[in-house]
Amino acid sequence: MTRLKAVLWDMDGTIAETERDGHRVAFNRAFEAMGLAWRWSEDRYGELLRITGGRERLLHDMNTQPDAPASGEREALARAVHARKNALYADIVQQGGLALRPGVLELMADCRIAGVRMAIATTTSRSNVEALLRQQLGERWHERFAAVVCGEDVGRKKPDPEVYEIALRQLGLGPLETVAIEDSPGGVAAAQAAGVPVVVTRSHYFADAAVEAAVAIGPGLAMREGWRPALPAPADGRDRIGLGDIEAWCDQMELVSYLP
Ligand code: XBP
Ligand code: MG
Repeated sequence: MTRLKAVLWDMDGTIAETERDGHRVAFNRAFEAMGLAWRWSEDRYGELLRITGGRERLLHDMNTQPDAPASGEREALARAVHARKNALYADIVQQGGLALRPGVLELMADCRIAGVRMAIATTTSRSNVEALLRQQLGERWHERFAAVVCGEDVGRKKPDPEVYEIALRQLGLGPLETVAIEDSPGGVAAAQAAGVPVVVTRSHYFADAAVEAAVAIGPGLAMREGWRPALPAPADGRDRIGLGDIEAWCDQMELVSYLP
């Protein structure tokens, strides 16, 4: 049995449901503040999430906006809107508008007790990671993580494996000594391409998305029902996913898929 040495956390959708009520709302506020008529509905934002990275998402959407500036000016506008969006996102976070997903804190505590290191492997901007984790975990949040790899640290965002490859390098670990916790097909693809086993916790926008070859797929860390592979009843009656469950899934290496 390979002992798990690190848990690699995705951020958006996995640690917290940040997209619908966080990034989307902040983008709409940025559009309004900058005199742009664009607004993203919940459904439209769900479609746009296929593009990872907020700035890239906006650039992609500009192709469908008749009043978008000429292509030479789009990059500068996207940068300005994205910076404004991130500032407005931090406001939402500071006002307590986003919580950690249930079961996340408990699994983080399991890791601390077991001496399993943790890393963040996300395509979001570093300022967004800092805002949310400071608000939720306190000023010394970074002491909990042996590596924090963000959107600015990579040349290519998820589904490219670069973010995971950098995290593994910083940890000095091989992929099979780690596990990724992810919510989106792009995130799953990124981890898999780096050879990292993936546990999928379904999020709002990717509740039914196709997932192939994960070590486990389930509704969230705070419940034991609805997971594949199915979980045994815990000896201590605990009603959540613990580090032991994740180690068992990784050891088993039974791969599960969901194809809608
Ligand atoms: C997250 C993203 C990000 C966030 C917004 O993907 O795609 O773009 O939506 O972040 P993942 P920025 O969960 O797979 O890492 O606006 O800072 O890019
Ligand atoms: Mg995600």
